[in-house]
Amino acid sequence: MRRILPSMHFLENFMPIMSNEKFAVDVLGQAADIEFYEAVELGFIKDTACRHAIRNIVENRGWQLTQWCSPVIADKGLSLSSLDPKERKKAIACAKELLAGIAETGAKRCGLQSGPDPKTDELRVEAKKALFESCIELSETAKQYDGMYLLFEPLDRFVHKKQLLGPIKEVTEWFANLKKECSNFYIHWDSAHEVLGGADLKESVTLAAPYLAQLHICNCINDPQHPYYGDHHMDIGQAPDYKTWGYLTPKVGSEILKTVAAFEPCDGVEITYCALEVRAHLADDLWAKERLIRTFLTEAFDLAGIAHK
Ligand SMILES: [Mn+2]
Repeated sequence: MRRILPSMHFLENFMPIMSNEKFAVDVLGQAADIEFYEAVELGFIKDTACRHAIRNIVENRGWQLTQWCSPVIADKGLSLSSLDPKERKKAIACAKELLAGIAETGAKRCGLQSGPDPKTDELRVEAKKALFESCIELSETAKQYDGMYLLFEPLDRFVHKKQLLGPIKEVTEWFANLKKECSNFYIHWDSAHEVLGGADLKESVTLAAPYLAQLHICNCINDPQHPYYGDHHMDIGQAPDYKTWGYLTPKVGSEILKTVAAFEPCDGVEITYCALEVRAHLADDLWAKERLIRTFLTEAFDLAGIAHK
């Protein structure tokens, strides 16, 4: 059996305030008073004083902190799987800088993504080799920071994010070899990316299980004709039925949790944290969103018969 506990995806839940780091740190301090979440997820934090303040909050609360560095690398137009050696070198240097920054914040998990899909099978083989080399270098760097793990979140290849990693079967085959060289790499699985990739959720998460350190449950619509088609970190519905245009309900979430809980523990991972990923937008009532997320997660854990404490 695997132990699963809820994580707060602060970055998405409080997205509209994240660019004001000082303000966000104050809100994070208030969020730490909520008893429900046992881990927290943030983006990269630039300001040194804010990093130290977050470190205090996280350590006092006993939270495991994940920081998502993937958007920073992608926003710079860089890719860890680039076939251009110069660009790949820049991406590695960027990731190393980000690692140093998140270590200051007290993070133990660094979230990464591969890079854009190069669109042909031949180039995909080459890009996966390039990514492998990048990972070996980053794995060595991460060892400098006590307890730091690196995470790959597989995204969709053909719908929205259009990344090399990618279809879960390919990811896990590639990952099996990576894991032999880099024990500090893990998979972060996300249900929305799997739905968009046309995967069966249970099969997909079972393939990821040997490397699965944490996960996101996330709503989406996999109908190309629908205006919401894609990976938009879509809203969940309201109690009691939580119905939306998307596929996600607490019952679907509970099936994912049950599947993960039934796996044998993953080497080096004591607790598997699961967040409900819902993006907030400017002028939303962010605390109302947080309460809804918490209510939904509580119901999913309860339906699965899994204690969330
Ligand atoms: Mn996600």
